[in-house]
Amino acid sequence: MTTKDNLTQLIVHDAPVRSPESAEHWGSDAIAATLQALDIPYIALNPGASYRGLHDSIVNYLGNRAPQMLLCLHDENAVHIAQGYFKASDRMMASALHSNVGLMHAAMPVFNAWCDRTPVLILGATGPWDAAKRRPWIDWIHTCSDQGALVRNYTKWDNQPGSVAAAMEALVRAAQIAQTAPRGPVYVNLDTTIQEEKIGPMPALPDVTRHAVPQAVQPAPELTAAAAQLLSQAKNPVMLAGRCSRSVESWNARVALAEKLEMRVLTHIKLAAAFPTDHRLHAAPPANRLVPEAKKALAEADVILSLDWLDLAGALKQAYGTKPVTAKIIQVSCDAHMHRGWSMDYQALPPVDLNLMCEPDAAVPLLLEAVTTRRAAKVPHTVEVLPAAPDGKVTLQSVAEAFNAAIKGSDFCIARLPLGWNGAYTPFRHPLDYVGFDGGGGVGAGPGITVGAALALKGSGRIPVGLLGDGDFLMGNTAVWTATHYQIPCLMIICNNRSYFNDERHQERVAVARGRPAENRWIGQRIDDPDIDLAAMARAQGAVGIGPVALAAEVLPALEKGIATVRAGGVCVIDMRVEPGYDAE
Ligand SMILES: Cc1ncc(C[n+]2csc(CCOP(=O)(O)OP(=O)(O)O)c2C)c(N)n1
Ligand SMILES: [Mg+2]
Repeated sequence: MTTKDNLTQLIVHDAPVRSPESAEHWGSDAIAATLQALDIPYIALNPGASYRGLHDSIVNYLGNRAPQMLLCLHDENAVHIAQGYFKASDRMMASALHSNVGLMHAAMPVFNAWCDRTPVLILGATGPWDAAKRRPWIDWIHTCSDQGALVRNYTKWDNQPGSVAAAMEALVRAAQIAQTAPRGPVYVNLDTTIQEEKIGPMPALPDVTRHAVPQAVQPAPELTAAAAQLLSQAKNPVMLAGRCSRSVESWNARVALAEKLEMRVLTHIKLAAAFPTDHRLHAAPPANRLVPEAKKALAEADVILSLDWLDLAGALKQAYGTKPVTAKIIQVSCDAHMHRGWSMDYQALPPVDLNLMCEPDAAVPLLLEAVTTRRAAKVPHTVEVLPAAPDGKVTLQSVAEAFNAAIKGSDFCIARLPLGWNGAYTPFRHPLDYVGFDGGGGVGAGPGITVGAALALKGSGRIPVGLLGDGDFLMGNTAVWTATHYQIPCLMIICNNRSYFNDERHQERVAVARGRPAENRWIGQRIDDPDIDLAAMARAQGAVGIGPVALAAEVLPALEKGIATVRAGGVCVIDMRVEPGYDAE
């Protein structure tokens, strides 16, 4: 879908009155025009005086189009929405954060985006850097030296430009860096003086075509040939389908490669769908930790093709334990370009025999062409069939079963899954069926990511669905208002176990290890007394709120109503009162 199509639909609110034509321009007009030249569709923000110049330029100079503002009620959501937007479209948008305080609020989503290898063009502001120009108190507390240091360890690049010309260049550079693989958030901090200075005529805009994102790097032909030979001659090859794009063409190439090699495949529940999970070659349901069949498949493999797997060394450790890794490892990933000192999100160091150092989408078509069809016995289709959920109870599994029934025949996009969800519940058959986790394990991302994914999918006919924990929803729930205000249809199903249940399990483990009463695990974890009416929180923000749904018989009708609401263009939140309990590690 083009930007224009999206904007035509979204401009329902917040169309400004026309500003008179003028030869006068201000620094932030040039900055806003650069955002437009970069084809940034939206800028999600929580406002603040530090960027009032830019705010004015987007509204009164650009007419609030390309980018259009998306007002968020928490700075955190301004970044999570951008993250979700990219996850469902492979397209970058921007966020704006007010001075040091907005940036501090949003530090966690910046970290989530970093770990998720998601580009977000983050604009910040400070100053006036010239102390003589500062208003008493407020401009002093909201100015800090080296503001970018707050997020430098988990952004690809940051800059505080010293002039309008430098700001324009910084934006172009930031956009290029963010979108070059491995991708990640970038931060450009705009001094208020630069934004608010009068500049007269509009300077020439940069020719963004000459600063385009580079073509994907191709692997060295000799490495591709060596990898193809290893795979073709393997007795038992396995593909680890990790971080891949949302392209259907690339998805089909992965499937064709697996089929040509009769190669079993694993996927990861933390990552977006990368391979059909009900394909006969998909060896085990996607999970956080390798399930027994997955461990077995990996332990039996003689050649392992890692397509940018999230944690290759960790997977090998789970399969091999302390034994040496005997399989030959082909690594297809350029992620090592991101590995730096502060964050350990690069995971343990994997042994690698052939390192293609490129993105999976670049290597797979070349491998597909170069491998010879492996003559091997067909791997039988042994998809685990879960026993049906027990009658009469609302559990994660019974919600999943009802969801599968209610969504049957419709295209959907799961923008978030709750902890404890078993990857066998709902098959993923298309790259947009599932867009993966938050990246950094920062609770509160689910609502924003769901709304961002829904924004990307608006008008596509695909139904965006976030299945969220209650803890996750409660932290980020005001993203619901952004969805209702901008008419971004989406469904949030809150798997409400009235607890930070993940951590109840931790308290239980500690108590058991120490011989102390495990029944105290709920203290400081349970979210009840009073019970929170999540549906009322949704209604208060203009969404359809359903629930609490506590009876098994009410689950399917609630989901059908929720899906119908979204299909009719609405936003719906269902408070599903699930029994505490996990169905996966
Ligand atoms: C920002 C943040 N705070 C706290 C945590 C620790 N934490 C991990 S999971 C979790 C519970 C989340 O609750 P909910 O979304 O309801 O899922 P449940 O555990 O009940 O399955 C918490 C508090 C975290 N990961 N991130
Ligand atoms: Mg919970």
